[in-house]
Amino acid sequence: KPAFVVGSKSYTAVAINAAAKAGEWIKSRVGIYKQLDTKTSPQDLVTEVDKGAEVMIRKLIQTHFPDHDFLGEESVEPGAEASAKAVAGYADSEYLWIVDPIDGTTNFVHGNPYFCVSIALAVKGELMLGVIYDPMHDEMFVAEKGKGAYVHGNPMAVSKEAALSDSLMAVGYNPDRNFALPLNMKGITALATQTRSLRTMGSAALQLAYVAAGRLTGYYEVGLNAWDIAAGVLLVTESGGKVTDTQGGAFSLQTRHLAATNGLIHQELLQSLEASGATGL
Ligand code: 2AM
Ligand code: CA
Ligand code: CA
Ligand code: CA
Repeated sequence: KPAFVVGSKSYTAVAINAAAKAGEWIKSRVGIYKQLDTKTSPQDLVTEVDKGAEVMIRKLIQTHFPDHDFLGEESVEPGAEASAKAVAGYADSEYLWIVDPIDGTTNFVHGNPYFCVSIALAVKGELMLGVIYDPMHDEMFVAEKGKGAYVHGNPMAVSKEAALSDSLMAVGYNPDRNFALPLNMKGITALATQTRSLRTMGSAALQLAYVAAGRLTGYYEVGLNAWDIAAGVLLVTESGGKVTDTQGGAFSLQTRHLAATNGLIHQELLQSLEASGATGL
């Protein structure tokens, strides 16, 4: 308990409150957001709601923990290289909040209800807390290191499929068409015939939350950033699943190519990605 409590305010309570408040506001802006801009490409979208939600979350967190570092997607220069550099710059942070104000902006823009707020806390690079809030389905996913993972207070566990052929897998095709898309397409092509079926929800964080909840057997994507996955990674591991990079290497905040599963199919997934040349590593 002590690790999560500062004075009367727990990190978890602050994160849940920030995710809930931002999520409610984001939900209220579906269909009536005002400003649609692009970042690195015509497919890489951002709205004033992404930026406003990040400011809201930053303020709510910094009110309680003014000395902590804060890494938010919309406060970082766009692009894979600049993003990787920004994440690396926080490698020595003692307390680092890692925030994606809307994961699934494309869905938000289209009124498709699969998007979420993702908030993680890493202490000296180690994930201690992960909160993901899906405001359209009012689902609050919470994990604390060593204490399990919960959705609205109910303990979560990963699914029990033991073979890729019995698995419901999520894959991502993020809009980086130069590096990530061709690699993800290789994985998608291979897994399409090796699994029970594939899904792509358009939110890395929510797909990790669904692996944690046992609603997906696993998830794989190349070309991610810490804010997409930090909270979700802890949800999966605290639900009994396994998370590595796409070649089986240990997860760190600098991991960009991710494999997350129920553990039982992990080796089989990694072998498939290796065989199809989809690891990105
Ligand atoms: P976002 O909605 O926060 O931008 C979908 O596969 C995932 O890709 C989402 O988590 C989405 O996050 C992310 N994404 C969107 N644009 C991206 C980009 N240019 N590079 C990498 N990931 C991106
Ligand atoms: Ca984005
Ligand atoms: Ca994201
Ligand atoms: Ca985002």
